[in-house]
Amino acid sequence: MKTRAAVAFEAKKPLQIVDLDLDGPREGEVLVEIKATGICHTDAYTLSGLDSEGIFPSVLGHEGAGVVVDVGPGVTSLKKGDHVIPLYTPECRECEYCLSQKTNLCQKIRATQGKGLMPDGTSRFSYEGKPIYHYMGTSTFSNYIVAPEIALAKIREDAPFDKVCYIGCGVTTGVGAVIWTARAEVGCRAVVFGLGGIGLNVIQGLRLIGADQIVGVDINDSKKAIAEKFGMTDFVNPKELGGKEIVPYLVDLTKGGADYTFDCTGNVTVMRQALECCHKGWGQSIVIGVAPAGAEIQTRPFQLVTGRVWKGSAFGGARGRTDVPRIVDWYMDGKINIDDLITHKLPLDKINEGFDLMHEGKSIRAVVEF
Ligand code: NAD
Ligand code: AHE
Ligand code: ZN
Ligand code: ZN
Repeated sequence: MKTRAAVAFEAKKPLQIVDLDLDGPREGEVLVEIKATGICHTDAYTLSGLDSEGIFPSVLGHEGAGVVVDVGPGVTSLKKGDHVIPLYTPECRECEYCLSQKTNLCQKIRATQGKGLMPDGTSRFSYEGKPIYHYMGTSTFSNYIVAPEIALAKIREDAPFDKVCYIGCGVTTGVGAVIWTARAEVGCRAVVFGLGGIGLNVIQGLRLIGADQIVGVDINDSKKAIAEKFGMTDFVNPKELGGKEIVPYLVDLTKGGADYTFDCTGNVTVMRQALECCHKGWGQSIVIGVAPAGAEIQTRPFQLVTGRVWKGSAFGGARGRTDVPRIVDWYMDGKINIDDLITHKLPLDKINEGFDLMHEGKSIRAVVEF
């Protein structure tokens, strides 16, 4: 069949909207009609050419929602008509990682996924007879995709696609990092670096669990108002500290250091600041931001010797098929706010404008509707 898709033919070039050929689902695979997709900073990161796993030509996108159109042989948990969110972190429930109960990083199909291929080592997309690669196992910038059954979370049918697509990455990553990675507790003090599509969800996660102080740090003052709406108690623009060092400033503001800090920028200098403004003895810093290939983090080991903990979080530590339907329920029950974070809606033909808005710092989330 044909599918209309925004294709990344080359790094650093705008996406091109073309009709691709799409092969049907094979063993264990599912054909999904994507109804809506968000644009995450990670898509821009891969398009920039700085992702060591970036492959071109490919169909980017990993924040989608849609409907099952067809299932391949052996698929048992999904049927035509089911509503789903594609998962770049699948959940097979049988690999060593899934069974450990210590991580959400299912490895069942990670090797082929990282090479832009389906688990059998081939691509379902092609253009003018040549293969086009998948991305993160999701490729939600295509109207139709084929995805492994274990990489699809079944969700309730009354949830609006143009909102819950954001649960496919940003919402789950931010809220989950607080609940599942940090396991932050009532009354904690936290600092969130980067108040974009991820950081604002960290803030709403912190409000949800009852944090006492939620400090937001961003170099863009225009993020202050929306962050306050989501629960931020203090705003810091590092460029407006009149020459004061940010780390001691934040330690002072949090009365000795934060219990939890979150990097949502992908900047390794910021990651160091986030670790070092943690409370001596117990503060934990969670790295969420994705840094360019080759970048490295640094600190004095003394920071760790004296009890600060450096952790990372992928997809908020969420187990996709188990936790994503629950987060959809939280949204439908009014426990979390997604609507106010979706600042722009675009048709597929204007997807490059969504990237421009992100780079200009004008959007939180732009959502493309098919
Ligand atoms: P975004 O562009 O919406 O937001 C980034 C924010 O950081 C912006 O508000 C920007 O002004 C701010 N910022 C940039 N440099 C800063 C600095 N030096 N100090 C303070 N603030 C600064 O991006 P996003 O979609 O929120 O993604 C944020 C990061 O999270 C990206 O690196 C993305 O790749 C990563 N990410 C990781 C995961 C994961 O599972 N680990 C999931 C999604 C996104
Ligand atoms: N391919 C990159 C790594 C990118 C990365 O860290 N991705 C996050 C999700 S970002 C979503 O917006 C992730 O889940 N990582 C775990 C994994 O297995 O990829 C690189 O640097 O090579
Ligand atoms: Zn993402
Ligand atoms: Zn697994």
